[in-house]
Amino acid sequence: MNEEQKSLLISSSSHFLPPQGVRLSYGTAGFRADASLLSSTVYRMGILAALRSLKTQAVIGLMITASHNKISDNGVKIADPNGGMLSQHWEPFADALANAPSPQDLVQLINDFVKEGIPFNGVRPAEVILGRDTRPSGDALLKAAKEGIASIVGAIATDMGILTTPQLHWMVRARNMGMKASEEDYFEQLSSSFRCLMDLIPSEKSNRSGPNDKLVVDGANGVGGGNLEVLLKQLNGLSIEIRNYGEDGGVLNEGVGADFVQKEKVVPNGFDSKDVGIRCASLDGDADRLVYFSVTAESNGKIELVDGDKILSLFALFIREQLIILSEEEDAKNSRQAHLGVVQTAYANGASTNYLKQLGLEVNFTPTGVKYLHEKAAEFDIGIYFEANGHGTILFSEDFSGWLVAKTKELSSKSKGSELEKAALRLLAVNKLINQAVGDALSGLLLVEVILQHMGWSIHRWNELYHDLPSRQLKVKVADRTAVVTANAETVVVSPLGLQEAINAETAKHSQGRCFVRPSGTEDVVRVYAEASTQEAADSLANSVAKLVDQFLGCSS
Ligand code: NG1
Ligand code: ZN
Repeated sequence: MNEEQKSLLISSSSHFLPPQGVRLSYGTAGFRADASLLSSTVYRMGILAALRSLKTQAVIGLMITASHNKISDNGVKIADPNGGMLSQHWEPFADALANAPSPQDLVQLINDFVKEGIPFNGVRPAEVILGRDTRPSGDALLKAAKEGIASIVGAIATDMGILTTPQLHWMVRARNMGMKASEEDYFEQLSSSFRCLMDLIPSEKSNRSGPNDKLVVDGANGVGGGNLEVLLKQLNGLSIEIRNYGEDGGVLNEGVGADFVQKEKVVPNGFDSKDVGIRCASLDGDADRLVYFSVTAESNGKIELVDGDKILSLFALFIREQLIILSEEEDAKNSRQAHLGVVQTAYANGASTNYLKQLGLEVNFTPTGVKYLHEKAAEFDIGIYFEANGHGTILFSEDFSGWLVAKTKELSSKSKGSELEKAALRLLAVNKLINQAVGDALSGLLLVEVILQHMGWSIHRWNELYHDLPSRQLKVKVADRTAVVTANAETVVVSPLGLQEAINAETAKHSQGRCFVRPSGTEDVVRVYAEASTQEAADSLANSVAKLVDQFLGCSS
């Protein structure tokens, strides 16, 4: 690092001193905290993004969002060249950068780090594209990120404005693949692949008619509602009503959105008994999560939740159906046995895992956090991953995508209009529709809608695929959540000693009991998850284990 670069960093960083007495860490989804604490962290992540771009000689993304957190929070995360999460190797550097106490320490840290091979005079300058969600604090934080990027000599920052998180990740991936990467291109890719799937629906199966067939979407008062509206203008054949845009006085994520609906299992604001039986969906604040629900006839706002596990099951069924058609190809020489795998976390409802296994699918488990699920899913020809909370997508390997392209070409001359050709075309369209970088509520929603039409299913028929085991999630505030250390995809506590044995003893008291605890990566809490054959039993198990956590770790206040 030359002197010009060092002095630029010293002078620029002196405007962004870190908050006193707060230690921030790059968690499950980047840094998240009260927005008032974040300007120095976001500035420093601007620096990191520029350095990462130099290192990879590719475009890097920086997104300012705190997803489903309350409106006063904000956060920052980095998208790697393939559109995925920042490489885990760089997370310790991100932590160290965020917590360096003075400009001198910061420069020293960067100087030591860049010695390990960051090409300051590389072929191309650093390039970072930025996006933010609708939080009021986003604008000032975006400026801080730009300052951080500008403190690396020659770096270019391109502000894409207010976006969904998956749009930004999609753009990074598209840019680095040399594809068109604007917001219009994103909408065009989604709408054209959706239309293609609609055209391939077997005519006898389509069940769409009648006014009750509309979908009502809760936009969480975030960025997704408006974007979905833009998308709808390019689509025919979908009747969607959007509520909770965020423009009618509603507060982001407050009593609305996918996280609220999935955790509380009640209707979001803006929905009531008039909506009984109608197919409804909820996005989260930055539109990377999606759950479906329907309002039940009971008067207390109860819903039937159709969560990420069921979206995964629907996708798996559809993909499997197409693969079976393809594998039945007469000319066995040319057929290819695609390796389909599904990936879940310990939060997946046990009934979903049983269902997927009964379908003959390979089910894998990883710790919580999209980066782990994504990495595992990328090992398959087609890997489907979902968190129960509604974050997930379908990954197609490069090799399998290439094979599909060649196959559809071959079939279009050899057996045009055949079931075989249609199955291959459907898979190709899913590959284009579903975001290959991260979970994307908008592309996920379009895929759900077209598959329901393909199957001729109502939300109720879909929900009947299997019955969820009753479950309960709780949070426990503790003095130090990092005192909880887990193993086996977070299903076993290895520290503090004795806690797992105590959890086992409680779990054994309940029929079909399952329970685990883990430290949250986004909030200062330990989370408890319990499942059992009745709701009372799941609640009681979760409560007893929450007490155990409290006893073993002690309350913070
Ligand atoms: P933490 O706070 O680590 O549990 C939550 C979600 C994750 C993931 C991240 C990122 C649950 C139980 N946890 O993480 O699945 O989505 O947020 O947004 O839903
Ligand atoms: Zn989100």
